[in-house]
Formats: sequence, structure tokens, C-alpha cells
Amino acid sequence: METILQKLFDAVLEGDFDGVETNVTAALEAGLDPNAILNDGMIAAMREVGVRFEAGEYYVPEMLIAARAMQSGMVLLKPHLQKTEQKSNGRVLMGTVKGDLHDIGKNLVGLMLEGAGYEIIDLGVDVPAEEFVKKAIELKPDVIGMSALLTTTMASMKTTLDALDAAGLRKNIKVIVGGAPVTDTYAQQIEADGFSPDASRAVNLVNELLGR
Ligand code: B12
Repeated sequence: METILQKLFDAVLEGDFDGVETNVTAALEAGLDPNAILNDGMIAAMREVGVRFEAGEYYVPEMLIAARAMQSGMVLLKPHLQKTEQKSNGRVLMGTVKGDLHDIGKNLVGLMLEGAGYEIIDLGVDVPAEEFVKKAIELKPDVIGMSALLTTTMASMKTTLDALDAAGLRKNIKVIVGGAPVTDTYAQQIEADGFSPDASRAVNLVNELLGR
């Protein structure tokens, strides 16, 4: 018998908005763990979208519509993922680096950090190094989180780190990086303060870096 999560997986893969919303709701009503709904239903489907894109079976429009379908499911899942904590543990500036338009992962990291009591300021996508520097000076965050999903845009992380360094901002601000092609080794190479492969571990990482 097809499980709810399998149906959700298929709905994201097919970009079926109604199917995504129906199955997220059904999964929540069945008492499934929101993290399992996210990871096994939706993120797994996005991974499969990537596989199909690489195989030449999917093109950009299919990727885009799957991403939008996932986002419509996230709206329903969001309140269930966040354990609301009142006090602010610190301020985090998030952005997808220059040249890169992928934002689902960045948004998820922001969502989880917000749920863990952090104030999130989202700079959006395609954020140039100068913008990170300008906003860091203006808003004095405790942490900056950079996301990159393309091997070609990972280099923008290094450019941004260098710009933050040149502006004397690295002493007081921890910089963390992530995104599918980013690894711990790469993070160390460009001298970021931390790396996490997913959103829940990003919360532990930020807690550790700030001693919370
Ligand atoms: C959806 C998607 C798109 C959508 C994005 C929509 C959106 N609003 O984000 C659209 C259609 C716009 C798109 C466009 C392109 N895409 Co695209 N896309 C994807 C796809 C299928 C899914 C990405 C995703 O959302 N995953 C789900 C999220 C939850 O996972 P995640 O992003 O990895 O995030 C998690 C972690 O990485 C981590 N994390 C992420 N960010 C951060 C930040 C911090 C600070 C931390 C700590 C952690 C962290 O936590 C997150 C949650 O757990 C991937 C396939 C894949 N395997 O990644 C391809 C993929 C990334 N795309 C790819 C390509 C090639 C492109 C295009 C160049 C295609 C084209 N010819 O035009 C363009 C580039 C546009 C641009 N300039 O950015 C390639 C990249 C290849 C490479 N190695 O560089 C991939 C890998 C597909 C493939 N297998 O070939 N894409």
C-alpha cells in the first residue's frame, strides 16, 4: 500500500501543488513526525528532482515547479517544525551568495534557527559580498550564514569571507556555510567558522559557536 510519505514524495516530484498540500495535511493528521515529513517526503523528492535533471529527464521548468510545490507544503509544515522559544538567542544574517538563486535550503536553515530562538534577517538570493558587509556593519549580527548550491558560486563564499575580513568584521561575527556542494573540508579551506550539512545540525552549530 502506498504510504502518505510516498504520495507526498511523488507529488513534490510531479510539482502537484494540491497533492503536496493534501498529503502534508494527511501526514500531520496521521501524527507523523514533522521532521520525517520534511526529510523523507519533501527533501528526498528534491534530491530525486536533481537526479532526473542530471540524467536529462527533467529541465529547469520541472525543477522550478517542484521547488514551488515543496514551498507550498512548507507553509503548512512550518508551524509544526518550530518549537517557539521567546527570548532571542542572537541575530543571524542569512543569504544565498552572488550568482546563486537557490533558496529552499537557506530558508529551511533560517526557519529552524528562528524556531530555536534566533532572530533571522534574510538578505535573499544573489547577495554580493559588499551587501553582506554593508548589512553586517548596519545590523551587527552574531552569525552570518551563507548558502550556495552551485559549484560555480561556492567561490563567492570565499570572496565574501575575504570582504568581511578586510572590513574587520570577522572578530565579532561567526560565519557559517552550507549548501549541497559545500563540504566540511571546503569550509575549513576558506576559513569559515563552521559548516553544517543540514538545517537541524545548523542549529547545534550556531548554539555551539555562540556558547548557548
Ligand atoms: C530546486 C532546484 C533549482 C530551482 C531553485 C528554486 C529555489 N527557489 O530554490 C531552480 C529551477 C531555480 C534551479 C536553477 C538552477 N539550477 Co538547480 N537545483 C534545484 C534542486 C533540484 C534542488 C535544490 C533544493 O532545493 N534542495 C532541497 C534543499 C532543502 O536542500 P539544500 O539546498 O541542499 O539545503 C540543505 C543543506 O544543503 C543545508 N544548507 C543549505 N544552505 C545552507 C546554509 C547554511 C549557512 C548552512 C549551515 C546549511 C545550509 O541545509 C539545508 C536544509 O537541510 C538541486 C538538486 C540538488 N540535489 O540539490 C538542483 C541543482 C542545485 N541545480 C543545478 C543547476 C545546474 C541549476 C541551473 C544552473 C540550471 C540551468 N541550466 O539554468 C540553475 C542555476 C540558477 C542560479 N543562478 O542559481 C545543479 C548544480 C550542479 C552543480 N554542481 O553546480 C543541481 C545540483 C542539479 C543537478 N543534479 O545537476 N535549480
